[in-house]
Amino acid sequence: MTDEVQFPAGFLWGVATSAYQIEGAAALDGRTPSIWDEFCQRPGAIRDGSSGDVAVDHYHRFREDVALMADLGVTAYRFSVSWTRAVRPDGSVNPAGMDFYSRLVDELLGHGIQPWVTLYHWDLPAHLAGGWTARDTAYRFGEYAALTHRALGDRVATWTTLNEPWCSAFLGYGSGEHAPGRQDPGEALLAAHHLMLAHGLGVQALRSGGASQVGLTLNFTPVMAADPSQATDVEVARRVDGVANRLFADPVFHGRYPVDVIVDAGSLWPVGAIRDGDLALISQPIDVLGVNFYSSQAVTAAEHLILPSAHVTAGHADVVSRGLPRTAMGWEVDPDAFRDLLVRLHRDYAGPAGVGLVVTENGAAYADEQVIDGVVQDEDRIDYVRHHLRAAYAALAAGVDLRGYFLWSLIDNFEWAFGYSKKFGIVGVDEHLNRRPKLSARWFARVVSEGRV
Ligand code: IFM
Repeated sequence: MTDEVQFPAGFLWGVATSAYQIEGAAALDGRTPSIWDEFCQRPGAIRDGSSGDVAVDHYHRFREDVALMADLGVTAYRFSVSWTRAVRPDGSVNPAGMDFYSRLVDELLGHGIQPWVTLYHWDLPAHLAGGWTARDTAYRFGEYAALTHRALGDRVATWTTLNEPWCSAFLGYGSGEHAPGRQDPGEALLAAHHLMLAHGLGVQALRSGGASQVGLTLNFTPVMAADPSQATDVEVARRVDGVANRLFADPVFHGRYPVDVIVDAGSLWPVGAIRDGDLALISQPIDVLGVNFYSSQAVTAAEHLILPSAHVTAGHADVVSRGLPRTAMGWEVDPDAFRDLLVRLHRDYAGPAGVGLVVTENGAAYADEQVIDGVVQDEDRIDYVRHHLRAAYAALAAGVDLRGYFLWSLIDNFEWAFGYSKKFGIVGVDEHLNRRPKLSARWFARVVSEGRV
């Protein structure tokens, strides 16, 4: 096919998951509750009333899951450590819990797969009073990072502090769609700062332990004016971009929060919480910026302030349909925006700092209704990934230092507030939790082995 592109040798190919979404074994071997265990108990919080109590039982089936990765031929696996499994409430290591990750790492290495560890993918210990609104939580995170690195750092080279702090702050404390389900815009901004502080303290702890490859994963949503000829739309796009994207990338790479976001936030800006030295910690050099991309948004002006809510749809700016195809999440499919985003991130942030970009999540939920001979025929997911990989290649060809791509996700899993109703996996699970590779798994294995798509 003429549109095919060939990725360079050495490009990293991987799949990604996170602890709460796949592990299950919620009360085993000394694991204590996280904010997600508690949130799932709240009536109406999870669309299908489910939880991650069992999830896809990766805790017991990790060897089978690593074998699936080996079949895919991936060279790296991005997973997260569950803080409440690895560390006890008194701050000491929980040997049985930490040992699970040690065995997982050994299993991966035994198959020639590099482990990429994320320390925080949303499952905050429930016992930490105040959650991310408390400054102390950031210091506890630093200690947890140090302990986990001490246990696994002899075999794990690449460490990610946080996954998508925008979601933790704005969905967790702004809209309340995610744990801990708070709805307070001031708390969301406070949580955002403490999360970034935790990132900085995590980098410091990892460096002290000798980690060589340290990074952060941010989710980016390119935002464009619905009508670029309308000054009000252009203005609202700038403001939404500030909260969605620059609020997290600017402090890491420029050592300051974006002035326009601070001005827009007005009295909500947590000025008293940002202490001398915080931004120096947050902007310590990193080695890799993880980029999570799913969709973009066209926005138009609405009446109210943007910041009081996590969601630009909540009356502060309207998201306008561009008539693009949508995934089962309702997200518009826009691979061109992915290419442009990678170019922008390289130009404005990572490139000048000599930091490489890695796509740490990209993928799509679809209904997976067509099944032939027991195999889900997910041509739509294949198309989504194919077009996004070609967009990533276009960025690479334009000079972006893009080093790898992790597909989200290896396996269908607990999709947070949507429970198990949304499927992102290239491997499905049946009612007995047996693994069932989809057509996309076979397709991705070929892409990985040839480096061509
Ligand atoms: O499933 C999530 C993941 O945990 C974080 N990034 C987005 C994915 C799809 O919604």
